[in-house]
Amino acid sequence: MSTVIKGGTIVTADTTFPADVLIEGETITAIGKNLSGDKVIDAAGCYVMPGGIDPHTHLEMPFMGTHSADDFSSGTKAGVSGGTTMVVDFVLPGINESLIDALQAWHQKAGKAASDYSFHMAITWWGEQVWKEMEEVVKRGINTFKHFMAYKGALMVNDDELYQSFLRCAELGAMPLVHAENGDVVARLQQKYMEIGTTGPEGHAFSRPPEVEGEAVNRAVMIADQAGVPLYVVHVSCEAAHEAIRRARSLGQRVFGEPLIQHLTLDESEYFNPDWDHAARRVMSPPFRNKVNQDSLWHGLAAGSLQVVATDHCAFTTEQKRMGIGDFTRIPNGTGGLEDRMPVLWTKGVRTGRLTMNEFVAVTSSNIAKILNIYPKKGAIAVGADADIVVLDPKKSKTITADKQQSIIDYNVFEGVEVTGLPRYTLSRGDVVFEDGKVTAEDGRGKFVERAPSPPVHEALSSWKALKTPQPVERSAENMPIGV
Ligand code: DUC
Ligand code: ZN
Ligand code: ZN
Ligand code: ZN
Repeated sequence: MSTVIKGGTIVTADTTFPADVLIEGETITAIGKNLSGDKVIDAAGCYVMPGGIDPHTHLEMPFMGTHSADDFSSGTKAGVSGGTTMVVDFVLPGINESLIDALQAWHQKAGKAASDYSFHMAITWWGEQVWKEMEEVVKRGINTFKHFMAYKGALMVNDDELYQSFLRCAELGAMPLVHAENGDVVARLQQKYMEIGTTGPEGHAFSRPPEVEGEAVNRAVMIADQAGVPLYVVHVSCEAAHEAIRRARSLGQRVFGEPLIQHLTLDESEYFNPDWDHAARRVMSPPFRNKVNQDSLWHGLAAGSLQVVATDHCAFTTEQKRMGIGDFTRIPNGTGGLEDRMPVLWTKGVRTGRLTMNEFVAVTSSNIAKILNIYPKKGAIAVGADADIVVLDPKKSKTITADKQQSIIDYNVFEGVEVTGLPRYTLSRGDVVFEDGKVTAEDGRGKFVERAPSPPVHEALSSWKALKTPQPVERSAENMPIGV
């Protein structure tokens, strides 16, 4: 059976042109004028773009004494409703748990996925077993390892562990990811705000200021340089973090930064809403920031110093959030966004002129496909690519509301936001999975996408490179550097 998407305008990360797309089986087999196929999808007046890839989700994840509410079924259905055809979720081994056991558990959960998915592996503890198993993880199609520099006493790794794991990533051709916040400082600030009686959600924002994020990004960047490995910084929320990334890139380091749609469009005033539920529903780490920091993120996307827009989709119900009444440190951290990322970014980015359509495709799909080494199978409208496609109708509008969302939680942080530019159709490997406002995908049709390691491309740049091949230095007056 073949399908042709007819009469639309193709928008890729590079170019925009009118053409039809022919799909045979799961793959794009032709792009051109006047194509025909067994089934016709009408794309008149629409943009035909690569399906979105959300590289940062937490589906059914045990966390902070509970577990995130959306699973791989509701999560991927939320995704396809908003034009996202692939998610990358985080495998989170318990302390001392085998990475391979944890990976198997995640494969089990992901069995329900309605669209394709992949995993990052989190390094939550360190030891010889972890060092060994990292190689097996790479063999099983995972080329990224996530490190939490925060969540002290739970997920956090220290600098020694970070450095050792980064070195191991370099050896394996894998890339480290960091959640960059200084967890020691956060823990002290949390204690301080609780002691002075700031126990509400605003205490969450006060205890995680931009400085703790900026410091951690700087540290991670420097450690990555010393280990000779590229680095991907998740949920970049502020100028201090963005500045550290810009500086590293200007020095030739391969460092990538990922803002979230929430940080781009929602700000810290949400935490001062007198309604406790309203504020707590928006508690995530890092917290929402002020407008100056928001602007920095938008500028980074336009300038290319930030490459990817994700969600960190980690949804909790109001009842779960209420675990933190009287103690903000117990409010489960996380917000949703899988269904809303692309429509909100189109509305607030493309329609306002902050991003071009091609930049929109780059930051929602193509850039991350390249970074994760799955391009052009994913992230492209090209012959031979998987037919993961969104047919976006730029005239279609809605008001975001929890009542109509796929996510199973009872609210939406974008409640009441008007969006224009919505999928008319979403296709996943050639199947129509969303049409006429309805999800048509079945649970379990999603496939695991293996990602091969990359050759270790990023040699250490700093003076530490010298340590790789230590040379004995003869100390004499002549060979001392000038000025010493
Ligand atoms: N931040 C969140 O808000 N939730 C999940 C994990 C994280 O880092
Ligand atoms: Zn559970
Ligand atoms: Zn994080
Ligand atoms: Zn996360």
